[in-house]
Amino acid sequence: MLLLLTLAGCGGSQNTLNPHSHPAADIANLFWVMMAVSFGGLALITGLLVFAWVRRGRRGFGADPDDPHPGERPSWFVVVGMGVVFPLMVVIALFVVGNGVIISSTQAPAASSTAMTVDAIGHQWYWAFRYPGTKAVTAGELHIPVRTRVNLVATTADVIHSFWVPELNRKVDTIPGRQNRILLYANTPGVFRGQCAEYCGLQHAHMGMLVIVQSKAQFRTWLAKQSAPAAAPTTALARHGEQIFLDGPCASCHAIRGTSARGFVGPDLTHLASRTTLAGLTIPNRADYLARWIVDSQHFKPGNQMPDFNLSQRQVHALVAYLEGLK
Ligand code: HEC
Ligand SMILES: [Cu+2]
Repeated sequence: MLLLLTLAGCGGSQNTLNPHSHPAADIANLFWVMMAVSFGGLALITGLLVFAWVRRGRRGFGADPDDPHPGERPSWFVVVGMGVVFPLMVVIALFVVGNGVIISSTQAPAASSTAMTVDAIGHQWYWAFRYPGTKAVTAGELHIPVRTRVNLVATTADVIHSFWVPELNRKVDTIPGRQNRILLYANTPGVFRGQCAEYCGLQHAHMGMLVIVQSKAQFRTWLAKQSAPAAAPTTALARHGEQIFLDGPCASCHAIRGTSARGFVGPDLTHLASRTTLAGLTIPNRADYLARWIVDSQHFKPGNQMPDFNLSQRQVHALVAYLEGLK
């Protein structure tokens, strides 16, 4: 029953055993090989135990025929052969297979072998993404083209995080002062969930991300839009919201390209309305949630680095109107 309970953790959109890339498939296969060998070992040991119990009191293989107490002395073949040589051979074989397969298929790609580079920057507690060579900056949701070798460069703005999208590849840690790389590749279009996989503080569990894999044409359109500066507000309410944003504390932590807001503590909001989720996948990107986030983000993510603000209903309304226009 307890084992069945653990099966409740299977499936979902963050499933190592549902690979969508070459490296992830190799990782899944290695898991199954190790699982099969482990179960084989378990079956062998259980079988030997049962066999020994059935034949208790009788002479074992290689036992001394003159021994007056057969069965009380171990047979050297069983002890050394099955107990030492055989497990060593199995473990060494798994080590060689595991490292041979996994290291070669998941290691950082040669720079010349990739079609594009994406920077993933870990922040307490969200992921920022940049596309070198363009002005595009986004957060929480990373877009890549399908069947394209992407060189993902993982860095951190503060502490150690770990970038992990289980259906696409292994983890890669973000170490202060260092750049670590990994291949990001997807066989099919789709949305793959990822998660910070290195405990990084209070809201570590709310540091999720989506990798949105699109057709090459869709991706090009998306990237061109993200590279453009923010849309100017069109209604009086939204213009009021922009004023509040630029004159108030918001602009000291957030950047909106095309305006004077250049903060870099929080996510770049230039095309906020094009995202489906907010705050590391913690809440959906809808007007009602956005409004509640602005006044009381601490309710959704206690301890996160955006303070609560004392804003009037009308100010919040205006801010939401402005932010919702940032398509
Ligand atoms: C002290 C810095 C700071 C200030 C001031 C600040 N924010 Fe934030 N903001 C953050 C941080 C940090 C996050 C990310 C929180 C997280 O997910 O852990 C964030 C997240 C957000 C998000 C979600 C963005 C996304 O893509 O997930 C929105 C929207 C937002 N802030 C709007 C505002 C508005 C509007 C104001 C002004 C009323 C404001 N912020 C003021 C630091 C700040
Ligand atoms: Cu983290």
